Amino acid sequence: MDTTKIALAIGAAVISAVVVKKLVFKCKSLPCSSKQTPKCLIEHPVQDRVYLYQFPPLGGVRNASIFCLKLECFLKQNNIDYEVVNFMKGKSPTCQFPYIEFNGSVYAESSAIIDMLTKYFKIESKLSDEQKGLETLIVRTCEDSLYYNTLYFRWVDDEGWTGTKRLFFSFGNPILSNLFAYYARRYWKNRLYYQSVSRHSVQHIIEQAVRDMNSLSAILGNKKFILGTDFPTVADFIVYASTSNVLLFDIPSPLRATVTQQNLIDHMNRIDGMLFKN
Ligand SMILES: N[C@@H](CCC(=O)N[C@@H](CS)C(=O)NCC(=O)O)C(=O)O
Repeated sequence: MDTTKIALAIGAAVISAVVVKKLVFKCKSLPCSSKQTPKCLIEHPVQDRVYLYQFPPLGGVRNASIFCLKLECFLKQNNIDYEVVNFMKGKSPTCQFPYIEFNGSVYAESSAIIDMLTKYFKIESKLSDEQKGLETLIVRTCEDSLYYNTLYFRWVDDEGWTGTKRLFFSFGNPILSNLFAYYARRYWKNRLYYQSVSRHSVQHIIEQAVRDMNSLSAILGNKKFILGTDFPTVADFIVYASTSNVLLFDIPSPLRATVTQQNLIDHMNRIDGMLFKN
């Protein structure tokens, strides 16, 4: 190869890296918060239909995002008309998924979306104050604790990362997909460091996850649904989403071996059977 070709190849690689970096971090340079006024993109939307921007099923789970799966379960349980939209098509107001377009507005943040739809459709809460309190704590345990321990084995741990890379980044041009993979992993490594998970030993991370799983299992006991209701609630949806992502997501992860609680496995199958297998 002569020097001109080498210079061109290096130039092309540098430009690709800059473009991919800008795409992966396109939100970083924006005021990425729900304070922006986001635009609706769906042409001729149907009144009262939820347009749900979320990831497609992947790696053996209904959704690799517990937030997306929790929201989709809520929509199904309450018979709300919804349509899944390719997540690549729009721009989330918070740069996170899921988000929705609904009756001319864009909404982000899964719990806030659930609250908004609950009010809009006048879905009656049949929970006592104690059940509501417990529900909040269960959601927080799954989303603010267990979730990060799970992510460690997707993005930081080398063995898990091999699997994640295969599932998320085996598309199109290998140079581009490798660049996406590189920047995405770097982003998550930083986040998990600042969140503090990856400052600890693998053993400690596993122990934290086991503790969360054991707590959820103890609360569930031999009940059908975790709050003792005779219908599933958001607490059940987030536990289902979390258990299935730990247990079924197809990457090597030591966390999988920590889900030994048969009641959590039965609960996962129960929710999945109720909502996804018609
Ligand atoms: N609190 C948000 C969290 C959503 C979230 O973290 N979604 C992930 C996918 S699992 C995401 O989009 N992450 C990209 C990022 O945080 O930059 C919610 O409940 O909707």
